[in-house]
Amino acid sequence: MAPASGAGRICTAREKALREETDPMEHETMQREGRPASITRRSLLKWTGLATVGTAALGTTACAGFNETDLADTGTKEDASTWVPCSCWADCGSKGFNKALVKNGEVVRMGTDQSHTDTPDCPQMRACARGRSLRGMIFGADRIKYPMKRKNWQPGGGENAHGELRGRDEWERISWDEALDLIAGEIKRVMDTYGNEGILLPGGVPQRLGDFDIGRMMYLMGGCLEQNGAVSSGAWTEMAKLIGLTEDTNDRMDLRTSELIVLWASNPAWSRAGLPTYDYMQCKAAGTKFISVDVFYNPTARALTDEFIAVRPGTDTAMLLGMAHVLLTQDDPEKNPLIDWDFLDRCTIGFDADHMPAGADPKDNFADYVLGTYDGQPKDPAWASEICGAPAEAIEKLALEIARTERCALIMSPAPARTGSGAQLCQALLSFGAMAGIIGKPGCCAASDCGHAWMQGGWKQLHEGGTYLGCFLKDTVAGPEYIENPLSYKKVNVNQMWTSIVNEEEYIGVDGNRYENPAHLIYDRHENFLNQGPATMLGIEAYRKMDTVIAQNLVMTTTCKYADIVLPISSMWERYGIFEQAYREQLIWTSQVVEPLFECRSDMDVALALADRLGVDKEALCPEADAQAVFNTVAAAKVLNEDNETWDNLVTITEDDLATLGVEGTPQEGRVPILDFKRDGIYTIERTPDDGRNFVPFQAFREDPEANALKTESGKLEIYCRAASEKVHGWGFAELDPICKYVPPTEGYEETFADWETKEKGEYPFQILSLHILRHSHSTFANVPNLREAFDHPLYMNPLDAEGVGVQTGETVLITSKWGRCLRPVLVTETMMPGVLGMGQGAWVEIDEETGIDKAGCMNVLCGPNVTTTGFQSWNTCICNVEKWDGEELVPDYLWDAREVFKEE
Ligand SMILES: Nc1nc2c(c(=O)[nH]1)N[C@H]1C(S)=C(S)[C@@H](COP(=O)(O)OP(=O)(O)OC[C@H]3O[C@@H](n4cnc5c(=O)[nH]c(N)nc54)[C@H](O)[C@@H]3O)O[C@H]1N2
Ligand SMILES: Nc1nc2c(c(=O)[nH]1)N[C@H]1C(S)=C(S)[C@@H](COP(=O)(O)OP(=O)(O)OC[C@H]3O[C@@H](n4cnc5c(=O)[nH]c(N)nc54)[C@H](O)[C@@H]3O)O[C@H]1N2
Ligand code: SF4
Ligand SMILES: [Mo]
Repeated sequence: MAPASGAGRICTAREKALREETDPMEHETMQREGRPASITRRSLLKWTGLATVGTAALGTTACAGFNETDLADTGTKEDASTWVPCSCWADCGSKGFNKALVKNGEVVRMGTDQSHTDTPDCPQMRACARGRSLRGMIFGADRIKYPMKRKNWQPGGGENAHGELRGRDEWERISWDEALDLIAGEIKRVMDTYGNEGILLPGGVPQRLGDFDIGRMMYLMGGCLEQNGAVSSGAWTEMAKLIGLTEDTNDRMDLRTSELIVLWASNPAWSRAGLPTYDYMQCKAAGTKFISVDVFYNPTARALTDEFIAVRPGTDTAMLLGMAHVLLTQDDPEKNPLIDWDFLDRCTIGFDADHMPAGADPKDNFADYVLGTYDGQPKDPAWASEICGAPAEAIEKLALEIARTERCALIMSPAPARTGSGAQLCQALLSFGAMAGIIGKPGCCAASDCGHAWMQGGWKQLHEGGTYLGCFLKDTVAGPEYIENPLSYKKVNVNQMWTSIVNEEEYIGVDGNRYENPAHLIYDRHENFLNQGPATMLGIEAYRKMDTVIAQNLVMTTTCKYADIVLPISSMWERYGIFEQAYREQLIWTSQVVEPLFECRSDMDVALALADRLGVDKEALCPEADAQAVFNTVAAAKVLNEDNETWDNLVTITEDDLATLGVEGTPQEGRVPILDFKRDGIYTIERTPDDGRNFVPFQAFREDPEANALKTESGKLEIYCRAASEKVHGWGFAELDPICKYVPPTEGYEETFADWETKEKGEYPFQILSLHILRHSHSTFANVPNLREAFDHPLYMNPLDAEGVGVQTGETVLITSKWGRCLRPVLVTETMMPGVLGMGQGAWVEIDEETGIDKAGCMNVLCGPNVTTTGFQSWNTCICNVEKWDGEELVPDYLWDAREVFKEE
């Protein structure tokens, strides 16, 4: 198969050494511009804004684990400069450690983890290409510098708002006081006129910084309308709690003992950039065989796997049912043992008629559904193959291989759970995994990897505390009181957020009741959901219907572009810093790098200034200053001792330290002096393969299910889950069977046909897949020209399809879905399954106002508000058509001007 050009590869040691010699941006600017001895902040801004050409092929994934010297980090050459541990706070699926070399108040170079010798057991926490390009975002030309107001907008709603001009009006600079007065006035007016629900806060994916500012202020005012149903984990978010299979894989050391790892819909080389891929490489070195099941012969599959099976998006449930059929029909406990009857019997309910919960019809069991006992349709490999596209023989072979391998881990990303059949898929993984006996044993698992490597696999056993401040506040050991939104039962589903406004329809709240959407003011912060939520074109219409839209961000994102008032927010480099967990074994404390740029302020400062104007209790809003809040979590963090029983404090604290840090606290003994930790920024818990910390989810449960009952209704893993069925029914979006059945999803494969029987294709003959590409973390970094150039953003298309459409690599196509149209250059590659197209998600939508076509390739222009059974977004896939574009030539986006912001006088 032809490799996808320019796409993320696993880099070689030499490439890595070359790359790390100089940071891409610095290398580039030095070559082109010639670096003055000392640069000013302003000239740096100019450079990063202009620096676009000549950086191709610079970065791939974060590549941990090579033991060469990082030439950028000698420290001795740069007199009077300091390395500062600095945040990369992207929601990126991994976690790198970044350091900034600060000289005369300017960041002149980027560095990464050098805190200990790099070994496979204790790899360094290297930053990826995006972290190393942070300067491109923080000092970039489209950094928002001042509060701004849209010229034709006036407060008070109605015609004076000129909502129709959102996204195409001019900006004028205003003062902070003017901005805050306008915002406070509008919040009050909208609340008084339409109730608290008149204020809509999109988002719903907790960002690193959490809802500890504007959101909390709204909660203290009696609540506001928030968004629901949009999370990384798709259907897992609800289904995991109901069926009992949590999103957790085994410890990385344990996985090295696996004979076979099946990576199902998993591309860590792109979406867990850094250590997870490196860990899989250690497994491979230890002799593990890898098989990939994916739509896309992705870079991880190319680097790691011995076999690849292609399946269509959203059809994995059919494939797993086909595999279950193989085991059921071929199992013979004596001669050909394939099914773990003991585990099914002791630890699950609903597998067969003898293991049904009280009150359930015995006929509704899983085994009889798979065999087709009552519906006459065996879910055999041939049946599955027609739906999922994988050959029947491959389905059978995979099922047998998994069942016959003593130590087999089946690891799935949450991607297939973010499709229309996501809820069923969670149960399919559980049902097949339980049958094959791969749950709760060393070297084995049937698990979703949860999308975030830094949260995965038993880290709680190694350290406590150290989660990021704010968003996971409920979990942190020390921190201000967590406050709920008093109106949280009324949250609006992400799929109905725009339709309920544009079509003036009722939406279904979290409690299952129907509500009108009275939103008249949208307040965007910490997210870019107009871009990242489904149906961006509908979203733009909804924005244009508002009285007022406020957006606060560092950079001029899509939400900012369509807003009325835009506030400049300081980056984490301009704030006190945070204490957070990285990967499983590292704890990171980042520090302030530079003074706030221009007129930027932190979100909390904005909230406090608004609280003044709105009469909100500032003490309740912000009980602790940053330094104290961070100190509290650092002081409370604990690390497991070698005995695997007792815990040490992470840091030692003296009275002098308290005075130096300017915080209140109690002296304590710990592993490292607190000021050393603050200076170095990183603490690594050493690991060895035999350190007795090889966490295996469900191991205790498998051994004694009664003593370790799960939190499900039955206390067991629920192959038949009455609670899921009832809960979904109560939500009112759709129905869900208590056992996993294949149900064709909205905008799935079946809908690409006008006639399923004759296989005549319909108006939207292709499925399209959204990918988490290396270029950005969602829409974060999507404006950085260097990254745009280093990582391409094409439409991936199989040669057969390209021939049908009549296009070649490099030519531009128009992609049309039910929801919008966008342009992309094509990359013809056998790595994408025929009939399926692939495109990265996260590009900042750029609508041509004349044609209504998006030139940036924003996935959510194509993805519609297709609600899944559990009320989640099915944004991993939808259906579309493609044709060759004969219009104006598409200029590569790394040559585009920075998004228009108010220019400095
Ligand atoms: N570079 C980068 N990394 C990221 C992010 C990012 O934006 N950029 N975002 C982070 C976040 S918040 C999240 S939630 C995670 C998401 O991480 P993932 O869910 O792992 O990412 P995806 O790229 O959507 O999908 C992973 C693989 O699943 C395949 N796939 C998609 N749908 C299906 C399907 O229906 N069936 C099968 N069999 N395969 C399928 C894709 O082809 C891809 O190879 O990524 C994190 N990491
Ligand atoms: N079609 C499609 N859509 C998807 C996905 C997909 O696979 N396909 N993936 C989905 C997933 S898994 C996720 S997690 C979401 C993520 O979607 P979002 O939650 O919208 O994440 P980002 O695009 O990273 O946007 C975060 C924004 O917060 C800003 N920001 C960062 N720090 C601060 C701060 O301190 N203050 C303020 N005010 N702003 C800050 C950043 O500049 C950035 O603009 O996207 C989802 N959207
Ligand atoms: S994007 Fe993720 S892996 Fe890359 S430097 Fe930032 S936190 Fe680290
Ligand atoms: Mo996510």
